[in-house]
Amino acid sequence: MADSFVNFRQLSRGCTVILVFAIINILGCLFYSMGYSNWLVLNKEINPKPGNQTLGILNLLSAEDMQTPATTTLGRTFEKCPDEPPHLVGPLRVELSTPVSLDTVRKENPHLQVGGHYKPNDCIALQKVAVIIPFRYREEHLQFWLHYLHPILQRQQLDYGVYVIQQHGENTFNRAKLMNIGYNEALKEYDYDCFVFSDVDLIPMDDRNTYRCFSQPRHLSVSMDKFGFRLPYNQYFGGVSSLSKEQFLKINGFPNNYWGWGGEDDDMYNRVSFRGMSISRPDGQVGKYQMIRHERDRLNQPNPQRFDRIQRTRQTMDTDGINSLKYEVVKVEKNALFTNITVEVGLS
Ligand code: UDH
Ligand code: MN
Repeated sequence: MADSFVNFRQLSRGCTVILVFAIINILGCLFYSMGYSNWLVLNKEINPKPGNQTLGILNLLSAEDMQTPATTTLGRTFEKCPDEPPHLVGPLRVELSTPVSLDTVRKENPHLQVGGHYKPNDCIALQKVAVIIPFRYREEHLQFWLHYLHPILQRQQLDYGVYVIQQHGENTFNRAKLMNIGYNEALKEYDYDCFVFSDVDLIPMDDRNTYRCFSQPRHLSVSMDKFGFRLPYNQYFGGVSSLSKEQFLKINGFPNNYWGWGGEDDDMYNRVSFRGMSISRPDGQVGKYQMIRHERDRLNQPNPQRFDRIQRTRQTMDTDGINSLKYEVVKVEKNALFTNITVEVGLS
């Protein structure tokens, strides 16, 4: 009797050990998949679209699936990618306190092609998108941008390339002219049909904010932390925007003569509205952004002429824009994560 009691106790202890081991294993798997899909939905107040609502194991696994190489057969024809990319996760957690090295970002994105290009390997992307970033002396911001954006853009199933347009020298910064140069240079490389213009310090907080073009010019960065997650004013068109090639040409691109900080985004708003178009925007939840905190740049002081210039868009837009763009390319570098184009933009 005593013997069988002991045996029974040993047996039940054994079972408990196995059970605990199994639970640890399941938890381990969960954490592992979370690590892979990184910055996942933690913010429960935002409801993902139907179909993406549960953030269960299935969603985590499907995000991970993207990392596996294509099992394509030669001659296989692909379908167009779906309107709603299936691997989106919704709201994202953005963590900006620990810098990330480019080496880490490279390892995180094994499927990128040189120059920071990507296209889905199992379907035909709906749009060919050039992402243009105006840049000078913001290396740390660029590292965060690449770390966060590459995985998002891949989940969005875009055929995309990242172009960092770096202003050469120490003259006053000209953000808008760099955007025009990015448009021009990207088109020399590939038949892009859509252009996303993004500040280097803006990180989207929801991957349903698709970096593509719409039937009207799109303003993507509608609720930034810097403005208390609200649109600062209705005509605001700064930060991140997208225009199809057709929309861009219709407004003659960006103005080239806004030197220093401010006004060029309002000029763009004017251009869009003077050509009879409107601005499309995601809702305030999907359009959430975090701006990496920074001081004003030494060579990008507020432009005192900006108020006068934005009063004159109607008169200037036909002669100042992509049709009057002049610059010199200093250097083109194909990095693993982006194409860097250093340019001489001239003096104000
Ligand atoms: N940019 C650079 N280098 C520069 C200046 C600008 O790369 O020297 C690019 C960069 O992509 C940046 C964008 O131009 O994100 C727009 O410039 P910004 O970030 O300075 O514009 P923002 O409206 O700045 O964010 C407002 C100045 C905030 C000062 C706040 C001081 N507390
Ligand atoms: Mn900024």
